[in-house]
Amino acid sequence: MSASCPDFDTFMEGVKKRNPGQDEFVQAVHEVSHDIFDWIEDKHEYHEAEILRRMAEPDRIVSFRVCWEDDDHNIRVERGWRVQNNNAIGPYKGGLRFHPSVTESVLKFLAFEQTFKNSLTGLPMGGGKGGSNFNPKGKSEAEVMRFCQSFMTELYRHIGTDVDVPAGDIGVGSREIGYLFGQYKRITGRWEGVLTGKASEYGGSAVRVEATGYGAVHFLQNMLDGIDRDMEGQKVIISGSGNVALHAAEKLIDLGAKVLTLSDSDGCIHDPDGLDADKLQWVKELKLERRGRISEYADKFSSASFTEDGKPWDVDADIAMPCATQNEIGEEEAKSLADNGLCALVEGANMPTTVDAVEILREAKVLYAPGKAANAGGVAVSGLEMSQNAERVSWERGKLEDMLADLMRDIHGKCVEYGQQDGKDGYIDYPKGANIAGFKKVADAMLAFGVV
Ligand code: NDP
Ligand code: 2IT
Repeated sequence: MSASCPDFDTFMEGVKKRNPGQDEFVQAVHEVSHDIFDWIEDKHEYHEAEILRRMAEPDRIVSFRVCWEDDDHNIRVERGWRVQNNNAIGPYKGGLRFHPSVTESVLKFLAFEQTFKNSLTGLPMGGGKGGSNFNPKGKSEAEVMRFCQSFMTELYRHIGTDVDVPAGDIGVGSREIGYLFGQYKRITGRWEGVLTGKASEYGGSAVRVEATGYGAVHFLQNMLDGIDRDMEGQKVIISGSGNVALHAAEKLIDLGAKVLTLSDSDGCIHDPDGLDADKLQWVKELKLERRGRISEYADKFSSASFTEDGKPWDVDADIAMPCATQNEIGEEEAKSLADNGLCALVEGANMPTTVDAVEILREAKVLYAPGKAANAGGVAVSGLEMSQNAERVSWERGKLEDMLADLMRDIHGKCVEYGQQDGKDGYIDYPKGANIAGFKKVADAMLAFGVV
């Protein structure tokens, strides 16, 4: 049989045609396929089996109506989705996002990325993602609870411990996971580890809350070790002020780095003195408990300023960590970062950097860690939560911290193995390494299954 081997541009034309108006999904497929095409050029088995084309077509997408009643007794109607992208190496696994910007395209890109990320962890997890355009901001506790219950009343029939195991993402933290889990248990009558990111009282794993942010800093530490550069004193600019951003900041401060910025959808704070553990504790209470706005930081600490609609990317720094959302860093921001002599950009968020911006960083030899590698610590500890639930045990915090550090070292090692560039002064192409290593495991499993 002759291998059908389209060139990259023809392949992408097909992806665009089949997914009209789904820019985020097309962007994610472009970013991965670009690297994979080079690598599989002489590997005919992948072409013959149309592996990449099959990976870029979700196994299924469930879309549903979510009705709920607000506190003023108005009937509200939102959309819910679960995108089950690929379960070649394990049950579908990936978070739920509640945010007004959620569309099918956003969830398809996230589920596609998750497939490669979960493969990189080395744990048996396929890729999925779900969520709703529901906006939890400004809603009462009772409204959030009613929404979560209504969402789960449809979702429960599509998930299961060996089928699909959702978790949190933007707008879904331990409060929402509690309401979702309570409703699953109520409908099915079963206690099982069908969601991760649960609180410790009912099966949640130690270190899951911190794992994404801490893991991204472990990844950064491994990158810096590779170029003999100390973490101590590094100036870091962070976007976002949610779960990932604040736990990245916590680990950075712990390791002696200087965190200069945080942001939310209203704007950005810049504290030239840097955050310390006390200031960070104040922000955690503000954002994670009081659900306040980051602008309040500048009212509380006189060393800081707040810029409405501002972003951190023009602040002079050694390290940038985008930890808010997709496409935060475009060409202009990447140029400004490169011109300021940035050493490394580590993605806590999923796809925060556009394709053109990545090219600018690559050319400027900025070390660039893509989200699917750098933020994989969260889903990795979710995988460990699944194992603990299946065994009906709870491991100690210290053991999980060590396991997280080891997992991130392994992921870094895979990126180096496949991302080493001959004749390029030792510059590691981390996205290429992550894409190839993530692809290979899933692709080989799919080859073993034949045409299914
Ligand atoms: P949170 O909801 O806890 O925090 C999100 C933060 O990003 C908030 O500060 C929010 O601001 C800001 N933000 C969200 N959307 C926008 C937007 N459109 N424009 C500007 N700011 C925005 O989410 P997480 O910290 O959990 O997630 C952050 C990123 O990390 C996402 O890309 C997510 O996919 C990724 N991620 C999360 C993992 C996890 O375990 N939670 C694992 C791996 C990746 P505001 O308060 O104004 O809404
Ligand atoms: O993007 C991600 O990896 C997550 N939101 C975490 C997914 C999970 O299942 O823990």
